[in-house]
Amino acid sequence: MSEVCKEVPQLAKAMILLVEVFDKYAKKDGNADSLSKGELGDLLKAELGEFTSFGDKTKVDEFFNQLDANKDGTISFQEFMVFTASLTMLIQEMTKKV
Ligand SMILES: [Ca+2]
Repeated sequence: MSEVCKEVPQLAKAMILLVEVFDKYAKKDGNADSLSKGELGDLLKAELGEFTSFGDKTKVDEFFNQLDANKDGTISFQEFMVFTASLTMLIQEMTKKV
């Protein structure tokens, strides 16, 4: 996490982290404003791998097609946010059951 995060409140920190994680993978190849399928795969595996079975290549394809709402072949930050919001709601559901 960058230096700026140290004195930032918790929720704001979480939001900055979302931006930073997206940015980290988006700039790996080609367009730095969107995720290619390869970048999405790397992100899911490295940042969510243990939590889910996102390392699976078929799953990555499936997710990519679902997340690419405007079907332009890349995942924009907006599309990524829809995904993280949905996943966060799923996590909340899961924590309620525990
Ligand atoms: Ca897209």
